[in-house]
Amino acid sequence: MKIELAIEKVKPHLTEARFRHTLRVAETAVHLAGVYNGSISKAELAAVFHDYAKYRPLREMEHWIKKSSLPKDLLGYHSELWHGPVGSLLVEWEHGIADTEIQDAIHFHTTGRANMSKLEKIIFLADYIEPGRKFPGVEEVREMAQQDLTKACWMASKNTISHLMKKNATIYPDSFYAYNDLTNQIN
Ligand code: DGI
Ligand code: FE
Ligand code: FE
Ligand code: FE
Repeated sequence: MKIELAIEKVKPHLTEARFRHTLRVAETAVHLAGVYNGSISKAELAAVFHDYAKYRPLREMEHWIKKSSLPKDLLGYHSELWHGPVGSLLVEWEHGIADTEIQDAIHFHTTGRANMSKLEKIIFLADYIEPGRKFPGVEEVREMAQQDLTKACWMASKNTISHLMKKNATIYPDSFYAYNDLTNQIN
């Protein structure tokens, strides 16, 4: 799919602020793909669709999780974790994007997972460091993103888990698997 068409398809599904976030994630992902010799076109398309399902009604997302082969344990965790997995299905069903690499990058953009591909790392990181993000510690991650993709993902993963634990939130297993695997990769 051409990127202009993808942007047109995504826009009506997002709020204005979320749409601008999406465009910044796409710019950041394209930049990272250039730095790390990844596929620019896949990075851009995955980024444009990464939050595609963010505003679907919870009941609809719950329905797709139950009906599809997505892991059922998602339903026992915060509904914020559903839009990546559900989005990875909807891009195929609604727009014919049947590229497993792109779909996995959308699927795991919130939590990460063990053994992330380069494209998965690029989208996970771009979502975290896009210029509109103001998380504590994000500037250090932005700097590391120019040097070492895996180390920067590790920092993002660690910051997110630490932040969630301080809030007494539950942590989805893939978030821990991502952190543990990235820790092994950088050492
Ligand atoms: O969709 P975005 O806001 O651009 O960003 P995102 O998809 O990376 O994250 C959505 C939310 O999910 C964010 O508030 C952090 C949260 N999150 C990430 N990992 C976990 C999590 N929440 C819980 N409860 N558990 C996790 O493992
Ligand atoms: Fe998201
Ligand atoms: Fe994220
Ligand atoms: Fe996002």
